Amino acid sequence: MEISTQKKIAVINDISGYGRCSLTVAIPVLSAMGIQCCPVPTAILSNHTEFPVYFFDDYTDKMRSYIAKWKELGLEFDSISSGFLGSAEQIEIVLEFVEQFRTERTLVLVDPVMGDHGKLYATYTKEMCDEMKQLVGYADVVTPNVTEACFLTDTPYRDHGWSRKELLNMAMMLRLMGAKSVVITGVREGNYYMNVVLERGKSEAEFIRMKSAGNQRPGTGDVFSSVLAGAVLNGKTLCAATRLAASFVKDCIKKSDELDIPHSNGVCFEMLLGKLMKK
Ligand code: PXL
Repeated sequence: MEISTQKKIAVINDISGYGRCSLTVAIPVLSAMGIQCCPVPTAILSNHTEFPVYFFDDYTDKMRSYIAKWKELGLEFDSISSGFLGSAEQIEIVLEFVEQFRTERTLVLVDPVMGDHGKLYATYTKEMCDEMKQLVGYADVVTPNVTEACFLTDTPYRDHGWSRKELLNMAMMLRLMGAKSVVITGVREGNYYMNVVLERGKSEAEFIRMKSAGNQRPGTGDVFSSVLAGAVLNGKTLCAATRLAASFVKDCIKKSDELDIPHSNGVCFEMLLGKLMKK
């Protein structure tokens, strides 16, 4: 076995050439945080699916052979994270990956990338929703936005006006589905965005609020989950990691608005990566 003090994470996610999301976010963010990021590609897209057109090449048929070589090489990871998945079978493949590579120390992070603003993404089917409910049960930490939390728990979606009790209930439901800890992201509360953190074994949630610096953009969920993963792997508590991720996303949104970056281009996190660098 290799001996290394540097943390290593397997990131199962797509590569979208344009628009700043998934692997084009995860790799630079986790690298800046001193973590070795090892991608398992789920699909290759010309750009993310919130653009009016996109090229989409599903990688489902290749993934098992790709992963088999990692097993043959005896590779080990401190963490496994999953993001955008392109087919129901792919969700099955992630389940298999977790079963094959998980040890007692592995941190499994599932970002159930399914939709936003109350709607599922164009590529997301009902069958995928059902599979995702299974995958959530394997997570040490699950990080849905409000839309995703609603789809996963069969709760009617609302853009705003959530009470803390309702949010705690939704987080509890996700825990009943098997997730150990839950972070519900980007809940609108007046001029604030709130994140609901329900940690393993706790019966009360922490509500972490951040004053809004502008509108959410495509890819902000990927920036959030990547920073959160990096921070937890670097030893922060889930609440501290959530605070760092939320404040980094806020800074990115502010910078992107200042620079007039078109909404569809996501957030220009690149100029702010220095804030995440491990000293
Ligand atoms: O940011 C989430 C995401 C990831 N991957 C692809 C997407 C989206 C959101 O639109 O289209 C391909």
